[in-house]
Amino acid sequence: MDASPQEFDRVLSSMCTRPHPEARAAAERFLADNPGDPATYPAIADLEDRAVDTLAEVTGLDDPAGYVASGGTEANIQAVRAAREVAESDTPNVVAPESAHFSFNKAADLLGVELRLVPVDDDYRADVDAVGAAVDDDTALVVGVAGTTEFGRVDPIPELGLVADEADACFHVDAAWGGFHLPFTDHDWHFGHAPVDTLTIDPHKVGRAPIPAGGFLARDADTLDRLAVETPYLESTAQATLTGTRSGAGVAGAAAALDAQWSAEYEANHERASGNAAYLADELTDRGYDVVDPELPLVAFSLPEAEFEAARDAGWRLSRTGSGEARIVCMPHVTREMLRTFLETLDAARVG
Ligand code: 0PR
Repeated sequence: MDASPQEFDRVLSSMCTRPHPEARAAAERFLADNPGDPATYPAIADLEDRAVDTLAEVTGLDDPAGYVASGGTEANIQAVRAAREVAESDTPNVVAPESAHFSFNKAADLLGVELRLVPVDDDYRADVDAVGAAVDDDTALVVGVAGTTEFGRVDPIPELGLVADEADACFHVDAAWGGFHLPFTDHDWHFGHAPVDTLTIDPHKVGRAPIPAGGFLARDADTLDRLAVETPYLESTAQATLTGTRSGAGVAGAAAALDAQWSAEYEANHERASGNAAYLADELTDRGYDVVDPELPLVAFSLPEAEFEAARDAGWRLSRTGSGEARIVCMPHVTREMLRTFLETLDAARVG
């Protein structure tokens, strides 16, 4: 069979995108290097340190420890694991808004912790009072999302951090998707100003690194060390990552993507994507669709089934939220021209 990779010119709902050309080239050079064994593969280990340093700058965390994970799922699992390690409870729980990514369900299942999902407010953000009411002495971790998967919402991070602090629980921020937008927004907080224990920020989403490249950051080396197991027969004698052999391509790609784009290109992407999201939201509103006002560049809107199907038939890759809205993620490959053509598809479907 002659298979070809997916073209991106009609992909609207995915959080993946075309990798940056320099990241693609770097990935290819390190296909056989294993960052899981840094003593044997020191060059890729250096690139990983460099990637973590840049992710620290992006997130404003002061000298965190971390690594390039396989993706946001692994990073979120590791956050739950790190919190469970220090929890005093035999029956620990994790409190998260119901907007949290489904990777937390996997984490809870794997690690035997209870996941308490708390309803969000009317604007799809974590409800701080409801989170406060759900925590108790057994709470190991409170989760805030900075850029939700379905609506692109940013939770009230400092307030959630306080709830975690008062409950003596760890605090995790999932910025897997939103992390490369937040530094350029005027949110009244920056990651570094909240008491964050662990954080997810994925280079293989808005960072334009080739897959696989997630980002897991921990406040300090001790937090990361809690995850380490001994690896006595390797040249490197401990390993904190979830997977063993890891992708040198993913790590080298992430390091190169960050080098090439932080910060000017990421800022330009943020401006372009936000402009496109605002344009799309306006155009859809003018046409009478119900639009969820975008916070970060992700537009969710009500779309009748016939038009949804017509768009899919025209080759647009489009998905719906759990509550039925169509959602368009303004990723780096999504241009104004693409959105204009998409609107033409909808216009034709409404007339037809
Ligand atoms: N945290 C958040 C906020 C996410 O949005 C995602 C993935 C994750 C964690 C997990 O990341 P990994 O998938 O890297 O483990 N969000 C996307 C989603 O569920 C993942 C995705 C990407 C799905 C591209 C489809 C697709 O085409 O929609």
